[in-house]
Amino acid sequence: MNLSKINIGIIGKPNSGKSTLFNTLLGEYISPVGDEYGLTKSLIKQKFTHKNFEFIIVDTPGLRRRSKVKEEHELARNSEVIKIINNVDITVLLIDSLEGITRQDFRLADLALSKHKILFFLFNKSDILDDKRKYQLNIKKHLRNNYSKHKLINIDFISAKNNTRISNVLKEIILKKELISIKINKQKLNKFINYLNKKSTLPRFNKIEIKPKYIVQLENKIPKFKIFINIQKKPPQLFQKFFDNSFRSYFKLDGVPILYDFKTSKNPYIR
Ligand SMILES: Nc1nc2c(ncn2[C@@H]2O[C@H](COP(=O)(O)OP(=O)(O)OP(=O)(O)O)[C@@H](O)[C@H]2O)c(=O)[nH]1
Ligand SMILES: [Mg+2]
Repeated sequence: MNLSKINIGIIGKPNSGKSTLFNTLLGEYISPVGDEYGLTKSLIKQKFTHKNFEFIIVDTPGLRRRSKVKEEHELARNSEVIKIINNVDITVLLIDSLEGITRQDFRLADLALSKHKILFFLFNKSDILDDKRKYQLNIKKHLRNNYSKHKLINIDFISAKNNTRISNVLKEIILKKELISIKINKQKLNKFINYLNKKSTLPRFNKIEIKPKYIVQLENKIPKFKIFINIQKKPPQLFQKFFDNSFRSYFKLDGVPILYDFKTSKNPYIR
């Protein structure tokens, strides 16, 4: 039988537990683990099968902050990790829960999202947190309030060392990978348009309420939609964000890439 393949790249800061997660996923000690920063020096690739899928996982050297990267080979390693993002379906950004999210994590996240990758923020080492529940609530709240792309990412709290929630993460990865090939029929898209237009709070542009009139799904590797709107110019970011949020909530599409192509109208007064 030909198994579907899922390519995963594990990235993140040194010591966040990437190699530990890699080994736990494989159920074998393959990539050396330790407290030394920058222990993993090159990419390590392995395969395993799970629930009729062939997973190909890549462990990467910890990415350091630019200012701390002095030696040339470290720079080369950083660009290698960036290349990894290009070649995988799923980017797993591993974060040391005790350290929290850093600016570099957000940079890596932005990079993965700009390449339209499915992205997981995995908060690792949850076994050493005093109050796990409170921590999780705080992180979720923080991202919701401060990270405008929070609907584009998936979040989980794991312990790579104790194998906690790893199978749940695999389940989510499969789910999101399958969601990428979603096809939404015209009827459902129209229903969404009606629902959205009934909302009294549509953003405005030059005093005109921006109204989507019609949506079609285009043939594409990742979900892509063409939306015909009633204004003459490209809709402002505010509208695009509003539309994306509404669309994701309505069709339960959080945590997967979606592309939109807004088509403007020649005559804004024709509705
Ligand atoms: N308590 C706890 N410690 C962990 C966990 N995962 C990893 N560690 C520890 O964190 C340290 C770093 O783990 P590694 O897996 O080597 O980290 P890494 O991200 O691969 O590090 P580099 O290769 O240097 O980038 C080791 O001492 C691990 O035992 C976890 O879930 N809980
Ligand atoms: Mg490592």
